[in-house]
Amino acid sequence: MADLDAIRQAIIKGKRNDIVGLVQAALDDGADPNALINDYMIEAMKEVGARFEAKKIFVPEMMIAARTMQTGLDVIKPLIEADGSTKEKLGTVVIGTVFGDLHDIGKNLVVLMLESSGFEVINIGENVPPDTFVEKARELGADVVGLSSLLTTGDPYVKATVEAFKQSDLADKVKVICGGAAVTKKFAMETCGADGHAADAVDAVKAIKSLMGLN
Ligand code: B1M
Repeated sequence: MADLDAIRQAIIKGKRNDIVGLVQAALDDGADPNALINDYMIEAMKEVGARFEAKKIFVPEMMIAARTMQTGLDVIKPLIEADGSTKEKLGTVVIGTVFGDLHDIGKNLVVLMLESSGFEVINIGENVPPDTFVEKARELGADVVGLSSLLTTGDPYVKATVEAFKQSDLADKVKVICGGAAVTKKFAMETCGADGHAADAVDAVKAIKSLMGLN
């Protein structure tokens, strides 16, 4: 039986050379891809964050852990993607990380879950200024725009991006949903006036379907 805790430890310790073999062995043993991500890999990143906060590790270690996480996710990704490739597209979602924020792992997981659930998703990257969100949403015909924010210093940009949509010609056409560790439901919906909030990638699929009247 594959050692699932070794996956968690490999991410925390940034053992990028080991992660592919460990994840592949777990999958070969029949581990559920979503459980691997949620119960071991995301948990590992939470521990990395806690160690960073406690000053036990610093930015370089956090970066190596993130690369190890990403390498492990790349092994799992094709299995999850395969689920959505044949479905009819439910709608178009444009998603990015807000201005000033370079974190992309959580956003990329949201992209993966939305794609595997049948959405067309255009990932416009990180450090995205408010006006760029609006321009891209218009250009790409978005039904929903997703903002990801991991830094509390990003709060003003979440608010500015939601406001940029409200003041644009897309105000009544495009729904805006916010997520990421820095964004609470109260902040997103009451302070910023966003249409929706999601706590994680699975919740993002549910919330976007609900905003589009699909469930
Ligand atoms: Co950064 N970082 N980081 N970091 N980093 C955090 C976020 C932090 C909480 C760590 C800590 O102190 N405990 C802290 C923020 C504190 C705060 O603002 N309150 C922090 C800091 C301070 C910083 C720097 C400022 C450090 C520095 O330079 N001194 C710096 C900022 C750089 C910048 O962005 N301008 C920085 C840099 C980095 C790295 C580059 C080293 C690396 C990112 C690499 C990368 O993304 N490619 C990094 C990492 C890895 C982290 C932690 C450890 C892990 C983030 C992660 O990938 N988690 C993080 C600690 C933590 O989160 N506990 C931390 C796994 C991922 C799957 O979860 O991203 O939360 P998450 O996504 C979830 C949900 O949030 C949600 O679904 C996802 C899946 O479940 N979600 C959405 C996300 N987006 C969504 C959008 C939606 C819906 C749901 O709808 C649209």
